[in-house]
Amino acid sequence: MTIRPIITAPDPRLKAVSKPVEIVDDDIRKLADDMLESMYAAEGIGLAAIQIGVPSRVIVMDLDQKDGKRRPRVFINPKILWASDETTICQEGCLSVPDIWEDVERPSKIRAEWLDRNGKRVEEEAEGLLATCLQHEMDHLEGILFLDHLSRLKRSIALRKLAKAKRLKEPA
Ligand code: GNR
Ligand code: NI
Repeated sequence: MTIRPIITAPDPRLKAVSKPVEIVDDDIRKLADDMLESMYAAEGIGLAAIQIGVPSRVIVMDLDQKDGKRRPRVFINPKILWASDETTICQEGCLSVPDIWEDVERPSKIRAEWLDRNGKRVEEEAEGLLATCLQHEMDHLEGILFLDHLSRLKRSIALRKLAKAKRLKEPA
């Protein structure tokens, strides 16, 4: 498994719409494993393939690593089948938007389907952090960042902060 660097905004690749996976084969499983390794290394709870520069509809997640045990999950070609009218506000962050946290409002519950790492179709209802994270990751597949859910003012402040942090890290 290989840790791959995570792309950060405003890299234009993050705006790409990712392509459906045709066959769940060893190449896709290798991609998912690399994504998990990269996600754990960056201390995130989710990652979309585009965040390591691969425009394929693959998401990995591990929401409860608290006790040191890893419970990795892989979601391939996910689709939302239903979303509740009720919404929840959750403070979100993103490995591609480092050190910025803002409230985002999304449907509280969703019903979704996807393929697992063996290509088997799974359908599940999600709420809480799983619902939030799945929607955040599925946004990545459409080229959308959580910043795009904020007001223009909040978004431009966040992008400025990000640009400044990048300048300090890598002085030109
Ligand atoms: O690590 C992450 N934490 C997080 C917290 C609240 C809502 C969404 C997330 S996802 C994020 C990792 C990431 O950038 N995934 O795309
Ligand atoms: Ni993200």
